[in-house]
Amino acid sequence: MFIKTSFNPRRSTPILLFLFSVVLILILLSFYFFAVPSGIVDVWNEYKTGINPDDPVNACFVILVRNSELEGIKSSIEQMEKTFNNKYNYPYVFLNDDDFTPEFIEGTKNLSKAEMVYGKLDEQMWGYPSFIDQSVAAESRQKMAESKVPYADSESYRHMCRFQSGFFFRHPLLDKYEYYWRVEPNVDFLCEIDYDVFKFMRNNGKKYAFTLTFTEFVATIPSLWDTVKDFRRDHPEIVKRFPPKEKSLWKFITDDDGETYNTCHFWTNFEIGSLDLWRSNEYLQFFNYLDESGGFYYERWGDAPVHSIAAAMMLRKEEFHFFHDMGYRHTSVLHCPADESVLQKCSCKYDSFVWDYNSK
Ligand SMILES: Nc1nc2c(ncn2[C@@H]2O[C@H](COP(=O)(O)OP(=O)(O)OP(=O)(O)O)[C@@H](O)[C@H]2O)c(=O)[nH]1
Ligand SMILES: [Mg+2]
Repeated sequence: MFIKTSFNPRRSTPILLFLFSVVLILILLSFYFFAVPSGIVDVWNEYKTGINPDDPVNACFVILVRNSELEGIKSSIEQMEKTFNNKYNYPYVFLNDDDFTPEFIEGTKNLSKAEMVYGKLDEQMWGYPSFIDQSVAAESRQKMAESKVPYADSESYRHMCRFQSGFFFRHPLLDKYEYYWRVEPNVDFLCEIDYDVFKFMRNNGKKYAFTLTFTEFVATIPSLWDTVKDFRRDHPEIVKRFPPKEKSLWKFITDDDGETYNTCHFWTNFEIGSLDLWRSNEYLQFFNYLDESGGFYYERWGDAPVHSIAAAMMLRKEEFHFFHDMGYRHTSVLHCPADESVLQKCSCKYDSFVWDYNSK
């Protein structure tokens, strides 16, 4: 019997090409996963970003604090050292609207092997800008005090929120840094962190990180969102440079595509971030626009909604990070990791969640 075997190059070429591609892909995949995985990924990342993952990060803790809060800040720093910084020695930058007393400096300077520096804020960073009518501000404080909102009648709280929103990252003591971790007095760091958090941020392209989120007292921000909308309308050239809404955290801050603000925000008493985010021309223009509307003083806009709204518009989703592995307490609000393996390194209980805002 005669079997005809004919080779038709026209019909066979696509099949051969297909087979060749499959084999090539399999070889590449196996090389990627089994040969020298982390090496290849690191080399690739370094090629992409120009960053060697082992390079040191210019980062610091930034602490706005009063002399009277010495004991509270000692407690926070001792825990920070114990759980994280004794291994990494990132410096601490203390800032104050007043001169730090010798007692404060003596009481803090040896809490870490790391460098401790102390700075004072100038009048531009802490104080009324010329465009604020201080009698209107005083009147609105008085009115708000009736609403039982925390710090409704406090002038210094408003200076603090404006400073944290628009100035801390411009203090000359922070000029040499790229990343910061904000720390407050009387907070707890409750889990052992055994990796370099700042390298994690830098090497993974993270720009903003948090542990707690909250909703805002509406009485403190009645006109904030309208001002954000006005900014978006008046500055299309800036909004154009933001990522598309679906790539950003737009949906974290608004449930109706921008009609209203849902008041969700990252709780900024804990904040790890890229200083360049706030130093950017886009953010500075946004901050100036808000500032000039007067809401930091005529209302009581917090730095938490301001940072959160800006970051949600300006960053891509993947540039955020939730540090679920960090146990953290501020006032009576606690984040304790849910993951059993992480919990072993923590001194909190996952079910010990306390949420009692009335205790304020
Ligand atoms: N130097 C200085 N620091 C301040 C002043 N007011 C607040 N701070 C600091 O700013 C940060 C935020 O202030 P807090 O009073 O804790 O504000 P908060 O976290 O919204 O309120 P609490 O829930 O009471 O903690 C803390 O690190 C304070 O130490 C002030 O008048 N001067
Ligand atoms: Mg606080």
